[in-house]
Amino acid sequence: MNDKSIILLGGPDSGKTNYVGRLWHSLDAKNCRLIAAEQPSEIGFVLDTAEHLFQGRFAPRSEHADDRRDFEVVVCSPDGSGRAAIVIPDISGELWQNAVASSEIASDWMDELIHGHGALLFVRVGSDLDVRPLDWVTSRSLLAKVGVEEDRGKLPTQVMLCELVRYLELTMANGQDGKKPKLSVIVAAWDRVDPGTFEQGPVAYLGREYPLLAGRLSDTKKLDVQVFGLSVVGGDLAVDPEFRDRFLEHGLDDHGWVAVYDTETGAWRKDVDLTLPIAWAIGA
Ligand SMILES: Nc1nc2c(ncn2[C@@H]2O[C@H](COP(=O)(O)OP(=O)(O)OP(=O)(O)O)[C@@H](O)[C@H]2O)c(=O)[nH]1
Ligand SMILES: [Mg+2]
Repeated sequence: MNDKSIILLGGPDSGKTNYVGRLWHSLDAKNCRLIAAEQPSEIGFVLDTAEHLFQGRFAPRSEHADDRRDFEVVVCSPDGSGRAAIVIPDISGELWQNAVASSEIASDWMDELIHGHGALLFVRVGSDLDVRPLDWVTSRSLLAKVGVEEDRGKLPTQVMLCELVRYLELTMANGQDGKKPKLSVIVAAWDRVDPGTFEQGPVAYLGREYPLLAGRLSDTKKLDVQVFGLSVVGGDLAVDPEFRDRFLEHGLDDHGWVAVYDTETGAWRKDVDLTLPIAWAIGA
């Protein structure tokens, strides 16, 4: 059996943990591109996250900055082929942020990156923790002029994400087939955008909101990149009580989707298969 390690990266509050919780439910339902081949042994945190969603609220952010939780599961295609054990470490966004700010990555994640077969990079629509100074180059030199040390903790989100992409380029090796490592870029909370923005798609959104990152992703020659929009339950449980009521009535099963680009129609569409970003990253 193949062992595949998928790494989740992204800043704080970017939707990683809620995705992992929702993902398990999809793998377990066994009607997606990837299905769970065995019952995983230790999935306490994943079940906790799913439980929050079942009760109609998003799971809270990973509180402890030193939290690292691995979700290990054996997956395969619905016909039983392509069996692979995947390990998905959910590392708190604060840790990624600190790693970039101090240019130091803990050795155990470094191993994870080096042995990674693919990665998921998260950004989220409407996060309060998104750091985006109007003009960070000017403000940085202004700060220097008045003798205030730059606050590295307030690194703009897209600068941090570009650094994470660089880490991936440096560490992830090509597959045995010589193919480039795969990166799924996930724009989480994609249910929050208006229909026009949905139609233009998450690639255009990144180009507008995170131009540095978008440029970096289109320039990379070392990674095979695919962008997805994601909605773990298909709406916003926190701000839309009507949606929440409907959700509670019908349950998790029919809720949640990824936005994928349909090459046939040339349009972005919702696909209820929440395993697609993982399937893409492991090359299934
Ligand atoms: N509308 C909407 N909001 C979402 C979705 N997924 C996550 N969120 C929101 O994003 C917040 C953060 O999600 P988490 O999954 O905790 O993010 P994280 O990346 O694990 O954050 P850290 O643990 O801090 O690294 C949630 O509390 C929700 O408010 C989604 O699909 N739709
Ligand atoms: Mg988390």
